[in-house]
Amino acid sequence: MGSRSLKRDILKKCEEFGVGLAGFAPAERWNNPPRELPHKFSKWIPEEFHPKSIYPEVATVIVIGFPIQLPILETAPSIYYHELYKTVNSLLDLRAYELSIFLNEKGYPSIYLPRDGYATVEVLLEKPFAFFSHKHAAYLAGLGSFGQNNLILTREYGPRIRFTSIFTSASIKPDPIEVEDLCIRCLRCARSCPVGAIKTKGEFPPPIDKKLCAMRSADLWSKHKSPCGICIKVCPVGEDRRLFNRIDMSIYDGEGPLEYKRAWDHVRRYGTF
Ligand code: B12
Ligand code: SF4
Ligand code: SF4
Repeated sequence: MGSRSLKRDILKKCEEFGVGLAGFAPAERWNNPPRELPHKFSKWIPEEFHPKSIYPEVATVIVIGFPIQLPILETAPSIYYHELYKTVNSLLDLRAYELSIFLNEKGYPSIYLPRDGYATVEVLLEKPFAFFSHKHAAYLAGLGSFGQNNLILTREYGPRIRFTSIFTSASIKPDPIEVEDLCIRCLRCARSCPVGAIKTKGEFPPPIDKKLCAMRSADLWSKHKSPCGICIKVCPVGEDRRLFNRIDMSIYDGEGPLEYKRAWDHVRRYGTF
């Protein structure tokens, strides 16, 4: 089967599955990062984290993303966002697995990756890395650029999208790199972080203080209302703001219609400690 028609079939499956965004990156992009990438990194990802080090047969990394619905995220920390997070995580794992099986049935050895890849937040407090980074995969598949919050911002959903990847031996036409730096450096993410984990100075994208963020996550987890998610809630980037009529950012500064705050407070009062 030709690379173009295989790509078409995969994208059709993604559409059936309700995938928000999908992108294709040749595995070589990890070894030779394309020159048109919008950021310069002082350190690139160590080689043992590259797709070929994990699955030597891989030719293409397919990245899929499911969006986080903004009005639900606005209630965070809450049971509502906690449940949405679980739903999106299950969908990512399930659909990535199904896509890998679809490719296997077509004769292309392929494997899926879990959307996260850690057992508990306590593990992250010791070692805040997974064996493969979906942020870098999404970046190299042209889905977006890094933001001040060290997350991938997309045109469609800003940082409000979660990713996972599929490693396939099929060579598929790559997607172009997102060459624009989508972060407008408003620093809302850094100012809103309750533990000050996001840096405002130095290199870009700045490494966040993973320990501070993971400790907050562990605290919220013990109350059944993790993850935190504030730095993705307040980011002004993303077309989803238009859909949900959330262009006016002052609603997060305690201004604007009271009805939003009332709704968030109501949700937060139930279902958790
Ligand atoms: C560990 C982890 C965390 C930890 C640590 C945070 C962090 N920034 O790494 C904690 C619990 C704190 C966390 C919090 C959050 N996370 Co998180 N997290 C992950 C996870 C599981 C692994 C990240 C990782 O290991 N990256 C690997 C390395 C390569 O990336 P890096 O640290 O940026 O490395 C760079 C440099 O440090 C340098 N480097 C220098 N020395 C070294 C040494 C080593 C050993 C390595 C590996 C690299 C390295 O190399 C890289 C060059 O850029 C991923 C899922 C996944 N498997 O990808 C989700 C993920 C990154 N998280 C995500 C999200 C959304 C969040 C939260 C918003 C929580 C939430 N869900 O609401 C917050 C946001 C925090 C923030 N602003 O970054 C999403 C991001 C989606 C997006 N749009 O970008 C991901 C991809 C999950 C998913 N499946 O979608 N997370
Ligand atoms: S998830 Fe919360 S604690 Fe972590 S960096 Fe974002 S705002 Fe800060
Ligand atoms: S909130 Fe502002 S500074 Fe932070 S990632 Fe979004 S655009 Fe960039």
